[in-house]
Amino acid sequence: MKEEKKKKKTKNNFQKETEINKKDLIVYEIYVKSFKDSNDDGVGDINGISQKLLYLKNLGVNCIWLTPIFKSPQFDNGYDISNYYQIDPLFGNMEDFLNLIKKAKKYNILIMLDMVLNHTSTQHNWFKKAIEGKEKYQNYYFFKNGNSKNNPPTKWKSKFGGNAWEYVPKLDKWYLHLFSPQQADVNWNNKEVRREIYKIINFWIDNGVNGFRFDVINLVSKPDDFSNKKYKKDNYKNYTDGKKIHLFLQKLRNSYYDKKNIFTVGEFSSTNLKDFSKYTNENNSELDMGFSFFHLKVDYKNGNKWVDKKPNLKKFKKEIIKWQKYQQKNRGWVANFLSNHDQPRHISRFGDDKNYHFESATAFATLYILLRGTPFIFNGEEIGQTNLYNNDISEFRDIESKNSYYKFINERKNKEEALKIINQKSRDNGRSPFAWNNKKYFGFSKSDPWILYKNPYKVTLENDLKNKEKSIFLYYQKIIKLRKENIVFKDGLFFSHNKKKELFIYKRIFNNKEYLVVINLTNKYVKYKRKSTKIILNNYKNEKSLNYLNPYQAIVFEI
Ligand code: TEU
Repeated sequence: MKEEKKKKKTKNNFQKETEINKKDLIVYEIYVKSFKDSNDDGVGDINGISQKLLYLKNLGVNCIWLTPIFKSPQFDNGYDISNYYQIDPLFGNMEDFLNLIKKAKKYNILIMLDMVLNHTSTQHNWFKKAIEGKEKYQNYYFFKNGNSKNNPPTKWKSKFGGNAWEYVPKLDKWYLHLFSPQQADVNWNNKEVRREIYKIINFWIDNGVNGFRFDVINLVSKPDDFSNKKYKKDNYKNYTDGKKIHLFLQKLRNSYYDKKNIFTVGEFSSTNLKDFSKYTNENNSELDMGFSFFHLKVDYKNGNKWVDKKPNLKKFKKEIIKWQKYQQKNRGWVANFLSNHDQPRHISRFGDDKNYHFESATAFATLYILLRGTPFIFNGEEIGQTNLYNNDISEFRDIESKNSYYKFINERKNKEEALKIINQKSRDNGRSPFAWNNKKYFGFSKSDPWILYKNPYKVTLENDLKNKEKSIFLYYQKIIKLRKENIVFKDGLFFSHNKKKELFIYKRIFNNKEYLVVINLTNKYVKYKRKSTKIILNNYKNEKSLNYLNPYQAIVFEI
């Protein structure tokens, strides 16, 4: 009875106290390390973001998501947190952060923090105490007996390569790490751990943040007993969308139910349509929205990303449509995106960054920003930043890319072939310094950036703004405004209209208002008869023929 009452209260609060609707949000992801360096040490920082708030305001976004800024040894660029209550000195300090919040408020920009709660750094105090032999803290993680010192408890593999268990000789036990050995998985089955997590979340809410992105949050429900035979084999289903995941997320939500205006987005690794709709359905009080990755895994081969393969556009389209339709029907809410800090730049991946730089950047922006859901723009895409195109493995920084490269070399792949694949798929592609201007290091910093960007096509904000007709930034401004001010795009229904394989066509409808979004996904001219003369957005001017779409043309018609 008491439980029920509490639940009701949660729901009501969840709906009423949120003044800004999730449907109004246009989120901008900032890869903090690479956005703007204010103290010229080569690493982006919090004060750098403060300096660029006016830029973000001008772009039109109303929420920023900062990749992890907490204390961390940076094995995985902050996704290995050693203290959740402290800012890493690399990025500044608490005062800088509170200033950022204050300033952002003035610009009506909300701040979302990246919470990594599936694992901690092995330099976290909890883990250190566990290693010292304290049982209480061993129960914060998954320390298990193997069958022998060469034989881990299960055959699970780490997502960054190798086994997911690390042996600790001193304890004669293994601990679980779904990512690198420096990232130990935390035991959510343990009530004390969950309490610590609630404390962390509430600490940041009390300091004024408006929301969270929860890293790989659908991996946190793991089995209690690893000796069970069915968990022995390596199968992602052993730890993805686990048995207690919805309960855990509801409890998490309950831990801050009395606080206002908190937005949450879950990162869902290899999830499924049904669980996703439960996570993001507003009646369930779990999360506001979520990322799924199926539309991007279209250049994988049998689930393997490290292959030389062009994206399959048919599959890309099919996945987006499938997710749009299912989540619409089941009241899920998708966080739409094409790039983030783990992905190659979408202009290089799906478009043509050399010959149709403006056209393909704007076509793909039109495609995802007007879908049903909340758009997440990744820093740099609004000026068309491209992949890195490195010449040597030494130019890469990412742990996952380096592991994969050396695995290839061990498997006797030649260097060129290995480098080609790493260049195509590396997460570093999205981590290049933001190119603000044409000065040395593109105005990102005055000293050597932590990561190299040779910028083969000289993409900078300064260059982009030189030609107003072909400015990607100005196009983003326009489309963001359209998305923000139009109820049809915020709240309308989605219908796909796909007959031609080269085109992505959909409608958004709200009451009697109707828009048709038409995108040519290719670098070819494609036959297409205009359905209306009322065009509200078009990435081409002065068209010669109305019977064709130009390469990467995007048009929004009012019907
Ligand atoms: O990523 C989760 C994740 O599994 C992938 O996006 C992963 O990087 C990719 O599949 C590798 O091929 C999140 C973070 O976004 C990422 O930066 C972290 O490294 C990871 O979790 C661990 O915290």
